[in-house]
Amino acid sequence: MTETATIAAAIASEPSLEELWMPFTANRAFKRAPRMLASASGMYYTSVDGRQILDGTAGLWCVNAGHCREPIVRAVQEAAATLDFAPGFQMGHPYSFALAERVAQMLPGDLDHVFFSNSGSEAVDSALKIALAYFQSKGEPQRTRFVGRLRGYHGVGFGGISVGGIEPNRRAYTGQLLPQVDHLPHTHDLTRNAFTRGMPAHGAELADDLERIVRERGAETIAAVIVEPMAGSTGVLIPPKGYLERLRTICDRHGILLIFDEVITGFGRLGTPFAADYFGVLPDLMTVAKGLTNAAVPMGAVFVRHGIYDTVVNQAPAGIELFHGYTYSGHPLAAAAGLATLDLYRTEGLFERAASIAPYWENALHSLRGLPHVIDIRNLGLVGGIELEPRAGAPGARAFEVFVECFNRGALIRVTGDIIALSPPLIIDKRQIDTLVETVGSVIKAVA
Ligand code: PXG
Ligand code: PLP
Repeated sequence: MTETATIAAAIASEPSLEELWMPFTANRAFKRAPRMLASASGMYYTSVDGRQILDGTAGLWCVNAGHCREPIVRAVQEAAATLDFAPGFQMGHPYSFALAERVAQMLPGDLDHVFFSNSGSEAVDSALKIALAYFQSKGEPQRTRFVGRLRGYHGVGFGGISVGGIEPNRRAYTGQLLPQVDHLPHTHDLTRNAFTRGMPAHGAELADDLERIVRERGAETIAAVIVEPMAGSTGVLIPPKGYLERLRTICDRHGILLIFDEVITGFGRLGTPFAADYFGVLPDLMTVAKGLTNAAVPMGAVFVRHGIYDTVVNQAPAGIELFHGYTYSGHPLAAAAGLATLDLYRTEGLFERAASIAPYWENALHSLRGLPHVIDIRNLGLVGGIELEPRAGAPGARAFEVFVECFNRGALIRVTGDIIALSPPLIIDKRQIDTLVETVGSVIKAVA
């Protein structure tokens, strides 16, 4: 029998590219000129043609401890050989309870309960449902509205695209989005904040738009506000100083839940466990995924404050308290990966490491100021955004060329529109930061 399940066999078989419908990809262009990765280790990918590619994006903002880390590999192998799957409905297994206990110990404030999903999108849908269930249990069933923010990304479930604020992700589906959603304005303002290091000075007042929505809709109809504390996907939009505090205050004033979507910012990206820690603002619910398992096995989660769990679960009649869950909620392989990942973050002090190297990162990024077409550079923790002037009549084309040429020269970056987003694994060293930034800089110069 031939071995079909190894990467070597998959490469050797030279698979047809036609059948796979790739996610968020220009399928036809990709299949004409594919960019294929074959393996990964630490800070590097290796392409199928054997080139080393420096990972400037931690995969998709998710491989925070670096690639193929031995303790995580071992934990997943052990789980796969010990308990491949166990039903999570009316049954349990120690891996998922252990991970929930471990992760709850890391959480700020009284966030102390954990609901598992398999992705950030599912975490967001779960959080929205938990918010509705909470108000049902609390005797305020009329609180059903949600508030999102323009340029927010909350995954691709119908809940997530409804509260999300990305037009192309919604356009084809507008007829069937959640009906009761308003959006706050985004906070991205280059006229006042361009080339800011860290948090921008201007824009806290944009949070006051929530008061307008409250006036229009009535506070008693609004269940929750959901925002990314730092918007990643739409191009590294860093919250203005005082903005998140103001959102928290307004939510408190009107009894509205505040959800932080920390799918990107969770697990050390800003040099603290969570963005809630970095900004010192406590949400009522938090959604995570990505760095929870170092992306070795898909997993997401919702973190819930004590009173919410208590209200939904302990005030329910006997029986199932929340009619929601996934076949793979708390999957043994994912939970094992999560346990090993959290161990690694702690033993290697990776969040502290990110914080300590962040000033070097900031200086390196801002050294690109003055290059052709660079209209903004921004940074927070181990995140960087470099915004390019769009080419006339061809938005996104310039940055996409930069992305392709960086890959050709051995560096993986992300682009969204004309914004370059950088988010390396937290194990990056100064020499690798220099290489990454030099590559990006030389390519920006080369791409007219
Ligand atoms: N919320 C936020 C804040 C995210 O960043 C999701 C939800 C959805 O997670 P899943 O696991 O369902 O994809 C995300 C995901 C990019 C990029 O290049 C960002 C994400 C996913 C893929 C690409 O910016 N964020
Ligand atoms: N569709 C069908 C037909 C199913 O039976 C199930 C789960 O049993 C689902 C969808 C949901 O799948 P999941 O629990 O993996 O989200």
